[in-house]
Amino acid sequence: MLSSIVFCLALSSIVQSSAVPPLNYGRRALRNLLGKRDFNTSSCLSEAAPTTSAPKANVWAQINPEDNLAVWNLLHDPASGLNLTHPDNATLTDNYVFWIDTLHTNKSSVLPYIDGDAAPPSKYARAIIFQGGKSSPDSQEYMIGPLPVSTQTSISRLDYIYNGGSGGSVPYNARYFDSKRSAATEPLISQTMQNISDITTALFGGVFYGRSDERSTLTYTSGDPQSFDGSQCFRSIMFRFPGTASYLTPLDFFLLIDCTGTDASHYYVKGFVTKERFFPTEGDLRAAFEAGELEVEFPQTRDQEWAMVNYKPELGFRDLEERFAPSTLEVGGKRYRLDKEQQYVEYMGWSFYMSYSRTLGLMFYDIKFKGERILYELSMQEAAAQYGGNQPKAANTVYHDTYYQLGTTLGTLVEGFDCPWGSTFWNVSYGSYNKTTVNEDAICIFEADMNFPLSRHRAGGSMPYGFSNLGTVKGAQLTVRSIATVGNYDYMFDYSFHIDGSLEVIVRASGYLQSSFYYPDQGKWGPRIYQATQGSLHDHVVTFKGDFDIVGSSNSLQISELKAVNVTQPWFPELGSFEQMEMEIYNMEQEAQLNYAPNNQAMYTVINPNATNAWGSPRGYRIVPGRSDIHLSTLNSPWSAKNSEFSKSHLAVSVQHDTEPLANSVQNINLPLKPQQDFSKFFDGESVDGEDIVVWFNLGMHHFTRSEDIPVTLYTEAYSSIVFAPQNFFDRAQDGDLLNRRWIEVDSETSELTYETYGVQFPTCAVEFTEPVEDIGGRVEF
Ligand SMILES: *[C@@H]1O[C@H](CO)[C@@H](O)[C@H](O)[C@H]1NC(C)=O
Ligand SMILES: *[C@@H]1O[C@H](CO)[C@@H](O)[C@H](O)[C@H]1NC(C)=O
Ligand SMILES: *[C@@H]1O[C@H](CO)[C@@H](O)[C@H](O)[C@H]1NC(C)=O
Ligand SMILES: *[C@@H]1O[C@H](CO)[C@@H](O)[C@H](O)[C@H]1NC(C)=O
Ligand SMILES: *[C@@H]1O[C@H](CO)[C@@H](O)[C@H](O)[C@H]1NC(C)=O
Ligand SMILES: *[C@@H]1O[C@H](CO)[C@@H](O)[C@H](O)[C@H]1NC(C)=O
Ligand SMILES: *[C@@H]1O[C@H](CO)[C@@H](O)[C@H](O)[C@H]1NC(C)=O
Ligand SMILES: *[C@@H]1O[C@H](CO)[C@@H](O)[C@H](O)[C@H]1NC(C)=O
Ligand SMILES: *[C@@H]1O[C@H](CO)[C@@H](O)[C@H](O)[C@H]1NC(C)=O
Ligand SMILES: [Cu+2]
Repeated sequence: MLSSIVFCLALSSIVQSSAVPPLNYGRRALRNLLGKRDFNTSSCLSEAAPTTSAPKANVWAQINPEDNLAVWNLLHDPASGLNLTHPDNATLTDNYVFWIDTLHTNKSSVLPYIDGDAAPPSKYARAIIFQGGKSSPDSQEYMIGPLPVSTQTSISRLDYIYNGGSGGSVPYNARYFDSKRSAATEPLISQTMQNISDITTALFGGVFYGRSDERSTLTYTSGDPQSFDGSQCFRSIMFRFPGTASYLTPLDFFLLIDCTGTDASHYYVKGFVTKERFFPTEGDLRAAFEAGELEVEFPQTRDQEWAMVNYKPELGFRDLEERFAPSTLEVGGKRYRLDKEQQYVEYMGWSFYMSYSRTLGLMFYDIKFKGERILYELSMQEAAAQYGGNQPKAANTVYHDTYYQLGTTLGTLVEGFDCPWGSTFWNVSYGSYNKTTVNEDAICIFEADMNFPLSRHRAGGSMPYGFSNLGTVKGAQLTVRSIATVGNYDYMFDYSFHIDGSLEVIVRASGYLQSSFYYPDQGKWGPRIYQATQGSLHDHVVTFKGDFDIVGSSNSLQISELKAVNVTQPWFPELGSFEQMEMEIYNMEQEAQLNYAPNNQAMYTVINPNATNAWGSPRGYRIVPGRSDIHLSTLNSPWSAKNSEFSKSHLAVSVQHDTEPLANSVQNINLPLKPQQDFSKFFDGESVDGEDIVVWFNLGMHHFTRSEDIPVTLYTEAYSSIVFAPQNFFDRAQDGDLLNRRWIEVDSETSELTYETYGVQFPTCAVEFTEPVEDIGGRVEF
């Protein structure tokens, strides 16, 4: 019997791109550029996934466009008393909406619904409102619900999810530094720079007269924090050459300003930095300049072509590289089922719901394997980065990417490159004022060959008799992927559901380094990576929440520590006392932040102490640290003192509370000394033995920058992962029920081989890649 796999490939050469970079235009538009012009309905590339019906409504789902509009209108209704101005018309001293999003649904009201007959919990929106119109201006967060908006709907302060003492209120100086606040500092920056344009011309061949002034040939950036406790505002501004790769062409010139309060006439210059020297006034700077002390040793380049992620013929040509590269294809048809309406997925025993938030991106709920709940929630909580350097911008940079609304930066994925050909693509959408913005094809779902077997064994006789049987099981996994381009970086988030019941979370980073001007400082803060550019040393720490519910919510974190012990065994009298290892097994008693044991000599398992497998072991899921599971290098930096506690340990375990749904607050970055949310307060001595526990864990990397970060960081190496794997959850490995395997036996008499295919048919799958077309069509939106 012979079946066939037909691949018919006819892709022409590289297409001339006539378009701007793909931030958010549909994959259909991109597809035309990439060569898969038409969906062939009988092709395995275009087949839609089989459907299913979610057993319950998705009560975690993001609010829909109608609710967003109704909430917007309700907030702006004079009767609400919020006294709002439309953001387009608002000034710093008006009240206006920052954003509207979905409020996390309380677990206590979800469980009776998903596990019982209770009514679904009400939906609520949350909204951040900048209240510059108040006598003591601040930012206040509100909860609005129940939704849809009706006479029952009310607007109230959203305080209960924050533990800093001021609830949802953030002082003006610490609130998000939006375009209005930035614009308020612009006159001071441009006048200051205009006054020293002779100096910047002589040193850098550039001037700054203002962002929208045509004469400007420099641009600038400033990071955060911009305040320590909300009582002050500052900007550590770094100048750069403009362009799409501006991140890689920084200059050795910094302007430090104070921007406290809503009255820009009080803003002032704190000083200038260049050549690792501080000049409090223009006069000091000018004196050093005139004394010839500010000569630039390493001129920065205005050329940015070297920094583009396009083909670089000068690097040479690799043999056979003109051929089409290997590609993953779901040749047997899609093996997962979707309920798109409910954002619900079923795959090989797994089932889960997805949600999305404008700050956190994708979130996963009610993750079950073979009908039993493993995790109630799995979600990214924060993507933090902290820099170091002997210059003000790097030293003063800690990012919390949720502050930048990471979820809204999930962009269009390129089929065949960002995700395999034929993946399922879903949009994400979020409110923009009274409208809803759609980022097309920003999530992809695909099953892929692991390219190694899940398990195998060749058993039996040794040479010369050969083996007597061989079993090997095909490895495959379902991955849900999204890529958030937050400023310079492209963070790729993968959630991979493996067929043995294990679940892997992977974060990768690509994109531009936030680089620094090159200082020959013995490489303390990174190597030189271009003629005047230094790869700026930094840490990435990406925090996740894993609310495990192993067969129910009463769980414990069991630690099995490997210990070397001296023992005597009477059957080895000649050894006397000798060293061997044994396990010391105990449950964590109290909430705590903790680090993985040195040498990975401990196993951390979330168990249900009252549920045992056939062999009497508590059923559990083990936390298997993967690549680069780190925490911040600095634990006492003023820039990340108390607002980044979640990034300071490898993992943490706390009791689940409706009042502690999030590790961080999205405006915490400017409050390092007086946080709105202090994660360390979650750990206040409650018992975690036999409770509803949440495991918070960190992925990330110490970014030891290198010249290979040019033009962009590579996903091969900038990679961090973790696996949750069944640990006595079952009575045996969950591979016995998979049909995609080979079982080969040898007849010892005749040496004849027989093998079993278990009825899995070879597919007939036609894949036709057609000539790309030049018209990109589709919708382009920025
Ligand atoms: C799809 O591809 C198959 C195999 O090449 C071909 O037989 C079929 O005609 C195509 N269908 C369409 C609608 O193009
Ligand atoms: C902004 O203000 C102008 C002048 O008062 C008004 O005409 C316009 O409608 C306002 N725009 C919005 C979006 O409210
Ligand atoms: C409403 O806001 C404006 C600023 O937009 C402010 O001047 C005014 O005092 C506010 N009114 C009330 C009643 O608070
Ligand atoms: C710029 O120079 C002018 C003229 O000397 C001076 O009045 C002004 O204060 C300066 N502005 C800044 C921001 O330094
Ligand atoms: C994504 O959005 C586009 C435009 O709004 C729409 O045409 C398309 O059907 C959406 N895709 C999915 C999978 O819902
Ligand atoms: C949204 O607001 C704008 C101006 O503020 C208005 O013109 C438009 O009609 C509104 N859209 C909807 C759907 O209400
Ligand atoms: C075992 O005993 C030896 C010899 O006394 C000692 O050197 C070693 O440290 C002991 N190991 C442990 C784990 O106590
Ligand atoms: C969630 O629970 C908290 C604490 O009980 C309560 O204050 C809050 O109103 C609840 N939120 C929603 C959306 O029901
Ligand atoms: C486990 O079972 C024991 C005995 O029935 C009970 O006392 C205890 O509360 C249970 N613990 C959990 C975590 O359910
Ligand atoms: Cu990095």
